Amino acid sequence: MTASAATPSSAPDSAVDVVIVGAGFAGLYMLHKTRRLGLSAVVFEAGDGVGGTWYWNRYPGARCDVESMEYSYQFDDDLQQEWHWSERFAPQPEILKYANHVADRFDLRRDIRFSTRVMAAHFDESALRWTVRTDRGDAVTGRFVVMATGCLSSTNKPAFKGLDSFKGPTYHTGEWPHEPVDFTGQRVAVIGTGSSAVQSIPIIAQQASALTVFQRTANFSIPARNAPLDPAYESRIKADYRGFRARNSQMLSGFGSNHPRSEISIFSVDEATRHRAFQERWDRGGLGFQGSFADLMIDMKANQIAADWVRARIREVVKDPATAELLSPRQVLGCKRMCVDTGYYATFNLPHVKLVDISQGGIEAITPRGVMAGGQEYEVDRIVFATGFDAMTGTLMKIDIRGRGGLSLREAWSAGPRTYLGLNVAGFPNLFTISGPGSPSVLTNMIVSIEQHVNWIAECMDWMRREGRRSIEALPQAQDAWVGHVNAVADATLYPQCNSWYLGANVPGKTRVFMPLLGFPDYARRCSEVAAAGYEGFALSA
Ligand code: N01
Repeated sequence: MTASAATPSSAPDSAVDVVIVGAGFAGLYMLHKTRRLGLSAVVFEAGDGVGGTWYWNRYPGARCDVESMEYSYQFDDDLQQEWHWSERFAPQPEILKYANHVADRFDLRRDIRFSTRVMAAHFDESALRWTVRTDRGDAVTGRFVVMATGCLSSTNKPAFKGLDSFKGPTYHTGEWPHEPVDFTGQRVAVIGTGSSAVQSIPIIAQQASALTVFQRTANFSIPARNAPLDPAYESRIKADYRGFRARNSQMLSGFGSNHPRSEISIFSVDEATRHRAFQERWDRGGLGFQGSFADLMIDMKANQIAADWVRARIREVVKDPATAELLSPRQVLGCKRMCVDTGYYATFNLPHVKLVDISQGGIEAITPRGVMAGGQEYEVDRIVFATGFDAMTGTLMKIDIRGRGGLSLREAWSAGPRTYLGLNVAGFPNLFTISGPGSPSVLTNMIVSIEQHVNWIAECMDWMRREGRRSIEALPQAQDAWVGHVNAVADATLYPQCNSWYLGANVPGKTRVFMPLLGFPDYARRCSEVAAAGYEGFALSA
């Protein structure tokens, strides 16, 4: 086992019970729970503030696509009663303010080391402890390591030819500058048409003198119908917040109990009823559209009926038929994460906004003056890369994680991520992943999944202490069975049918494996059963 240049082999300078990597919503709550157990902890955070994804993704128009009354912690009733959201879908600055409020309210900052990136975590088998090393030279040992590193925290920056030759400023939506970026009077290129692009394009178009959007794959987007939060609705939810959370936890994706997924088949109703159902969800706005009928994500014909309906709406909005056709997605509806927008399609009616189809040749090069595609150079002043993330595994794979016998996580996952319950990896004792591959994570309301994971991990640590267990580690056969289960669930749906980041298909060379597990309630139940059975499927050392 060789230590990399970034991981000096100095002796550890401090010891804690738990080392937590990341101070987003997962890391903050993990720290809070750890303290409640009376365990010592340190959090390392690469940014200079808390908030994780909401710290980094400051692009214009960034907001959550889960409603604000649901996208918040539920662990503290006073917190959820006191906090007030201003809009139906919270904008990024407000969510970041909330993360900061939580950090202050629970006095979390004193155990967070900001601007510090974890480079390595190595397991010492004789001491049953991890040594975690950072880019600032820290070396801390912990009995447990919790990777609260987020699912969309490693940006995907394609190696476009000539990338560095561009003379003007460039931006990635996932690493947006902290100071405001003003595009007034600028000719702007946006590369990519996923959620980040769909949210930022209408705002950038309001400022730019010319906006050119480079689209490889059209994406389905549903209107957000965002609005100021209705005070009567807020009061209603707060009057029974616990009941609302409990109902949400029974939803497949951990949210949306106000407007649950339909349980009827699209084929059980006539065409007029189908259209009414689609229209009703379209008018309501948001991701609930995907729940118009029970079989949209399991039956190709059902899916195509819904997809045709959305394409017809796009044609109604977009005036130029050729542009409307280009903006009409051809893949299975929902198999790439659907977008939620405010004025996205209408933006393409503006005379200074142009859509360039790069589905065939891609981006040929970035030149000093702009973007080359289809043999044509598009001159621009600034380029926005809305090219997404190396999702779910990217950040973990950048850290030199070595478990039993020096086994590296990169080797263990060379053919795709393998976990037991998305919580632990065989060969890596006492290392937990929050919302890791193999757990529902990105197919759910992330905060719901995060809280369920943190609660499970904290209970596990407490149980180990009470039972005198020093290490916990997934058994290879339990892990194999779990990976098989995750794949079988995905294969029974249409999710694996397109080149989505759920599959890692957006990153050249990444192994194609469907990473998240569909279905929050069954998953949470299984985690509880495993714990109740004395951590079935795990090896526990005394
Ligand atoms: O990233 P994406 P994102 N050449 O991967 C294109 C969450 N999120 O940052 O589809 C040219 O979806 C790529 O094309 P293709 C949400 O879960 C949530 O937008 O691979 N183009 C695609 O169009 C979301 O799903 C919120 O063919 C290239 C785009 O770049 C996830 O984050 C808001 C390319 C990337 O789209 C990721 O969203 C924002 C290349 N080489 C994000 N490589 C909300 O809560 C990639 N592309 C609302």
